[in-house]
Amino acid sequence: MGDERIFLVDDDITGLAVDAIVNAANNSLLGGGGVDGAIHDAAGPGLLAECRTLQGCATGEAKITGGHQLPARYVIHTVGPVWHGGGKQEPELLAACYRRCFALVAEYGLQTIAIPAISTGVYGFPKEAAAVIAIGEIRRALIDNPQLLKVVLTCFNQGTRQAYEKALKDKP
Ligand code: AR6
Repeated sequence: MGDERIFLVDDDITGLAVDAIVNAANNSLLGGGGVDGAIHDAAGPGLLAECRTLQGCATGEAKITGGHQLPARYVIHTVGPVWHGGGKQEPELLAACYRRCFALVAEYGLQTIAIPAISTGVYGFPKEAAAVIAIGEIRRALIDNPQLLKVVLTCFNQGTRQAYEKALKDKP
């Protein structure tokens, strides 16, 4: 089933030496607060310069750059939905973020990836619902990507860890 390839850690994602880390970005791809700000701070100005060439990113889509000064080789920037109550396609758009990220994982043949809890900070997506979507898409990706050895989910706060643990208990 692949759950043995899913790891929960409480670490700052910017320190992780994986093939790619995922950034919970905004449509401009030019930086912001939260994990986005932390990634740009740690990666240095080369990341922003590369992002400027990408002409932004639509919600539910993903774009890849180099990792610059990060230990990670690549950054996959995805733009999660802002939570407006659930009636504006937020669950579908969040699932699309994960699917687009894993399409890049397949295209680049990546073996290890770390992902923050996309949309659950500034964008306000409820943590438990987001975790169910994330785990569902990750399980699917692990079946489709036998080369993918490790999916690290950074929890960063207790509520996020609990939400992932609960979602992982539910069998697919
Ligand atoms: N490492 C891992 N996770 C982190 C880190 C970190 N260094 N910092 C925060 N988190 P958020 P969003 C967690 O707000 O909701 C930005 O301004 C955080 O606790 O970073 O998708 C962008 O530019 C939460 O669990 O992303 C956008 O404008 C998770 O990362 C907007 O925020 C996501 O929280 C995107 O909002």
